[in-house]
Amino acid sequence: MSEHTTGGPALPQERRLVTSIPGPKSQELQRRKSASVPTGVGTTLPVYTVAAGGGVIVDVDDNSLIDFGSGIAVTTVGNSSPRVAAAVAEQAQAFTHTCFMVTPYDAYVRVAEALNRLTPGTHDKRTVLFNSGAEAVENAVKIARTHTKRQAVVVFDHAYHGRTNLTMAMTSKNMPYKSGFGPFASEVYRAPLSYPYRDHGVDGPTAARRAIDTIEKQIGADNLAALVIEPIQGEGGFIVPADGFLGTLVEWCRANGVVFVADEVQTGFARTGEMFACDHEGVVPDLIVTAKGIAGGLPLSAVTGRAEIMDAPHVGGLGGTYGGNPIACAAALAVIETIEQDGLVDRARNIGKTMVERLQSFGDARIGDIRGRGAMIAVELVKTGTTEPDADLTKAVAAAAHQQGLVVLTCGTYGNVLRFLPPLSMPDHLLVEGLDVLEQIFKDLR
Ligand code: PLZ
Repeated sequence: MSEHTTGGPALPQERRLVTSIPGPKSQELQRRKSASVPTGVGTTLPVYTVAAGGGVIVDVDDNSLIDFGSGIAVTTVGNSSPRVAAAVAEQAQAFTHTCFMVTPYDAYVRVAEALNRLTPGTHDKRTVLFNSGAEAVENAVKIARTHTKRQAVVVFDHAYHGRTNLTMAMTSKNMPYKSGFGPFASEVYRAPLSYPYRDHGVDGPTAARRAIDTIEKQIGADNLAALVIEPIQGEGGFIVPADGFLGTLVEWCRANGVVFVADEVQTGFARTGEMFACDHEGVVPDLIVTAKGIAGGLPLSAVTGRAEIMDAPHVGGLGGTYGGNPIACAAALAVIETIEQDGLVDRARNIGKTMVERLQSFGDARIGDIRGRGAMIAVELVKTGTTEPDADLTKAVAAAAHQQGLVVLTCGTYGNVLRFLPPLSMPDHLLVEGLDVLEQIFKDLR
């Protein structure tokens, strides 16, 4: 296996533990955090970062951790990726903000052109930029509503779309995202997903017809503005729907004048071994929502879609003070260049192959399912011999990994999914070492 150094700065690419995790300096900072930041803002692993890049995160105590999280699928090209860092510095020196709605600048237009070129489909497209994934999802709904002059929005079981009022309504999981935060936005309806591991052999088209039946009975196509779906669910558990599920839904949307919106906030930008997850099945969404991996950690998101749909809102109907901030746009252009020039789509595919083969070799009966695509892989943990979710084991594995200097995240409606989202700048030796650590943990936790 070759060493992969894209985006890796001069940080030693090693797992190095010099204190227990979290170390004394991190613990002190965590005490200050508790006294200054509200309890509602949780932390998965309270080690305080001083540097990160390639495949590692270095903390204030000088521990160097292997990063299997990428800040939740954001630092796809690597943290402090050289092109991104240089583009950000250069743009910050030129100007930091004018507000694109006041006096525009070309970086915004170039990001729009790049997204129109890269997203699925060759039709005429337009792109509008925002700050966060949730904000972009909200705007996709606004655009679909003005285009269709309909109001209802359908989302799916296990969906995650954000934490704002509309996107909380669209998100399925109560804790921690919704509990106590209602009332939620109206006209949001939920349909059943294709979840191959728990669906017992229901194929994609059949699962789609089940969802369509729910939609037709409970909403009616004539009332439906948009169907919003993550092509692979992120927070919901890295659920890859059965083949043909998405395609059947797209066909039904086309036939019924419903806007098909792909939420590729987590799956976009090479993460899954294609530029976008829709590309795996040749699915062409009417609108595609992107964020996270788009700008290497700078806050940027986008809605890209068919020109005739995107142009439905009146002049001045879309915007926001910071949307398409020039520094974030400069970062996005550097990210896109890095993905294309460094072959990161292929790199994601190779990382996925390494991860899946190795996880399969664990031969562990508590791993009920190994799934995902590219560098977006998860294991669903269950009680041996059953499909009963094992959230306790999942927590224990994650905690042990953290203790040993491996950053992993959990997800899933039942809290029993361990997910792996390494930056694509992760060198092979660290990827393998992270998997070694996991294998030993599964052995130790018998
Ligand atoms: N759509 C598919 O994955 C963000 C959420 C972390 P924002 N996922 C991480 C947390 O606990 O808040 C996400 C996503 C999909 C939308 C969003 C929302 O993106 O940039 O967090 O608003």
